[in-house]
Amino acid sequence: MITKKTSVIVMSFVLIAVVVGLTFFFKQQQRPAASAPAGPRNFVVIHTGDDDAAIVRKAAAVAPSPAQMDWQAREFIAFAHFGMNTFTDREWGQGTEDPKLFNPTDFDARQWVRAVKDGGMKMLIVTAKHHDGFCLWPSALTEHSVKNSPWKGGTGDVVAEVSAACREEGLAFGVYLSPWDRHEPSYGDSPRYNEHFRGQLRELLTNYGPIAEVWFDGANGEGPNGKRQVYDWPSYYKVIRELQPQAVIFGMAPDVRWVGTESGYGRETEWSVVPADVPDPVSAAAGSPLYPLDGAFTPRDLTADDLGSRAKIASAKALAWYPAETDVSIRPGWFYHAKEDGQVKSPEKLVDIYFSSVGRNGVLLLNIPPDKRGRITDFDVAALRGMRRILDETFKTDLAAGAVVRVSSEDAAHSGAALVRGSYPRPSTAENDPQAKPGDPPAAAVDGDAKTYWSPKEDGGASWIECDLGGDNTFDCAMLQENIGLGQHVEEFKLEGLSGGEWKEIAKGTTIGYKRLLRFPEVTAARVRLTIDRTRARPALSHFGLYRMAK
Ligand code: FUL
Repeated sequence: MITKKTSVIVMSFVLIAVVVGLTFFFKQQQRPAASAPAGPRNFVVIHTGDDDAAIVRKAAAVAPSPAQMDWQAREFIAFAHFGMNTFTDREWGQGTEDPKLFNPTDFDARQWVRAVKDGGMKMLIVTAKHHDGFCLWPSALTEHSVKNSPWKGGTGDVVAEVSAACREEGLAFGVYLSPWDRHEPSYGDSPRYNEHFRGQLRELLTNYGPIAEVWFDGANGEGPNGKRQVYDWPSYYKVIRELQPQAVIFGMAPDVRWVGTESGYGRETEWSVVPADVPDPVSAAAGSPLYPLDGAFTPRDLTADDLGSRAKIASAKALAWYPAETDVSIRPGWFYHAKEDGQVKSPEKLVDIYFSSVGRNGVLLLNIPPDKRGRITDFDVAALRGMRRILDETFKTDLAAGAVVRVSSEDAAHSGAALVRGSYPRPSTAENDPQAKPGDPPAAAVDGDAKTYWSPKEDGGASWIECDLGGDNTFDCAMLQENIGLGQHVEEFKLEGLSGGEWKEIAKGTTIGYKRLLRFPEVTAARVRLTIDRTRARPALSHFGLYRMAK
């Protein structure tokens, strides 16, 4: 029987439960974006109620996936365009070439890898199949491959030799596989060719060890049957995610974007967070937690000057971490042509390109095409060595290392003093951390070591870091890095030096991102100050260095 006393007790419990429940509900609603529920951090949906400030906060919270982090930390990687075109002296083959034409006389994958490593590059991507359809591995899915060439009596496999040489020397390995195939008879018969292409991907991603990058060019020309092929991109991504989840997919894919030019020069203002063009962002976010864009992404080239400013993101439906890769060839062409032996870019030009790509928040992909022997020529090797010497000498001595540091304010755990000593931490992801799983949040990808970056105490307002160099020092180059594991934040900065008792501007810029390199006329100063004038969230600087350019 329910007495009056019992019902009062029950009612009181109900009331308390409702109050606690409602308080919890409202608390949840008020939670700042930074502590939003865990989910993919390289993609965020913009809701209709989000005002400009909320969008900026959301943009600041977008961060790279573990695979994107590893890719970015490599900074400088190599391309080797090699194949049928090497022997026909063309840039684009027809697909009708006789496999017998492919016959390197002194093929040496180790020589490629040594040249790449001496140049300071951390990955080598090989053109496993270019538009002419000739396969550098003995694909079971076509006769148009090395197996029908005289090279090694038809038993050769370029992909096997290059991947093995990379593994031996500690270089990451990647594959370029052209979707456009001018030889394959099923090309243009869309479902059939898509199946063929997935099969080729499976061969490459199963038989050659770890693959760090899959390179998709968007060329989509005519098929041998005159029909236009409709590529099934999401199904290609699925094969890659399944077989090599640590790989990034370049170009016609959501991991890494083409910078928009083949000159080697990236944008002065380069945002890694850009609007994501998906028809239904909410269901994209609800899809694969690690690859939310895979099912919904419409691949296209992004070539505009401004991709990620506040004005650009204001009208976005979703935002994604989509960083830039800057591809350029060491020669005028992508493939080797003897007539271009005298046109190999000089060490100085390569250094200029490095500063304008790696130094502008991009990854530099430099193509070095092996010749008909199957070796990288002495011209290219000499240019790479010359470039490396200049870069190594320039960055050997950091004049800011050991400086006495003052800051506008500092978050106790992330001090300015640590910044000038530390360098960017190597991320720990599935690849180099046995504990990490693909899918671990980027917070685990950056070691989170308190000593490796400086953050001011508060959000908002200008913040600065000043280095007392202990007397006059002469320099003409600076390196700035943000801890991108926490997002890309800086929108405007300036560098000033104290000389003759007066602060003078040395350089200024907009974005920093993973790395910003600045060159300027020689400055002699005893104190140097970096001021962050505008930022999307509390900046987290992981490196601030001063150098003298080697001649
Ligand atoms: C382009 C291709 O058409 C060129 O031949 C080259 O492979 C370049 C890297 O990508 O789209």
